[in-house]
Amino acid sequence: MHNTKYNFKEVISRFKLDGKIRDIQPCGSGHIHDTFRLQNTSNLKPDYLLQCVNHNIFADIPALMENIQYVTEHIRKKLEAQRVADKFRRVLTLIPTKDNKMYFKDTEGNFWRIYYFIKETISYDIVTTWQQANEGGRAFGQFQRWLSDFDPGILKDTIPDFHNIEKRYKKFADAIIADPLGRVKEVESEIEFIKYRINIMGTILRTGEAGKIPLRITHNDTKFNNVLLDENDRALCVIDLDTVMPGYIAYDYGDSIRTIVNTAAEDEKDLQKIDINIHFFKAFTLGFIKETKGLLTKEEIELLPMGALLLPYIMGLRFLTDYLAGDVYYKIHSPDHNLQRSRAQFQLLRRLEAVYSTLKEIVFDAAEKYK
Ligand code: ADP
Ligand code: GN1
Ligand code: MG
Repeated sequence: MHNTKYNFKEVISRFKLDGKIRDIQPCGSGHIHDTFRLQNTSNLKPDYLLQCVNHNIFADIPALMENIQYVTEHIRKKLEAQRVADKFRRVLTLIPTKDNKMYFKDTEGNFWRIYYFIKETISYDIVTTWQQANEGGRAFGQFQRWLSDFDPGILKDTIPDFHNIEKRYKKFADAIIADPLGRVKEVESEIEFIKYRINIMGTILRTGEAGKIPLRITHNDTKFNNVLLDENDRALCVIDLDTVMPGYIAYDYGDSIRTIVNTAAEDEKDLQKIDINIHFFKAFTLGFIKETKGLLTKEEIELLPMGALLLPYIMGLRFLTDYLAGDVYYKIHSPDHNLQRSRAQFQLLRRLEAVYSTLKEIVFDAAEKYK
């Protein structure tokens, strides 16, 4: 149970766990936290999901944990009202510490939390079937609907200006000036690519600032591997709730599309492999719009296709900014990983731009269908 980095025995002893833990394994492919599955000695007792929460990225972990508590309780009430049987599999459940807190801070300053591990589920980095894409749309659409009556004043911004493209661009421009590792010279064409599109990419932000679309409680990290699917590929639970805070709906839609339509991995090195699966675009869109029927305004629907362009753009920009800054934010698995991720996102954007009018048609047809 020991690893060189963490004292698991000490951490685990602080939480109210049922049964005895026999094994600890790293889990998932997230870029932010260190995540582990805790396996119980007995199959009749729960397994747990242990996370060391990245406190370099999230500055106020107590506030973040409070947000998660509010959001999960709100959703659980909805599930109870609908008499859903498996309410501990349909929403994350935090496990308290022995002194009834939702996280434990160790002597090194690491913050730890534990959820029930939701067994017999899969999170996919790449979509391979129409059903998976459609279930992704249903899951994030339903998530949006469940939170549509949530008091927006309650949640704190865990990362301010998270999808604000003007602020992200400013950080990128600052990283170019600072250029601590002398990497700017390698990425001249990516810089041009970004500059060429910056004005159009501000459309959603400007529309929001003009008060023409509502600020909602959104998930803000809706990549497909943040949904757990069951053994029949039915969406079960939306996870990774650290960035649930006010945002525009087109951001959530666009971040899912970014991961769902891509025929290759988010960080694919061979750009030839990156293409759009338009059937998956349609499948996700139908699921998402069906679940948010009656909720979205005409202006919001009109901006969904723009969200599908913005999110690969903003991710490419963020990966490139991190590359220039010396890889200080995302976990990387090779020295040029952030550069590779950035190039892959820009290639995806090129592919999306090439079929933009088709994307708009699909969105408008789906909105018409579920009017
Ligand atoms: P990160 O922010 O680093 O992406 P996540 O909260 O998304 O961290 O968790 C990483 C991975 O762990 C997920 O993609 C998923 O595979 C798995 N996971 C997270 N929470 C659970 C859970 N409660 N039950 C089962 N698997 C989970
Ligand atoms: C991070 O935590 P994870 O891996 O689901 C990032 C998202 C990016 C994503 C890119 C808090 O998400 O914003 O879209 O990587 N999360 C944070 O894969 O920055
Ligand atoms: Mg995640």
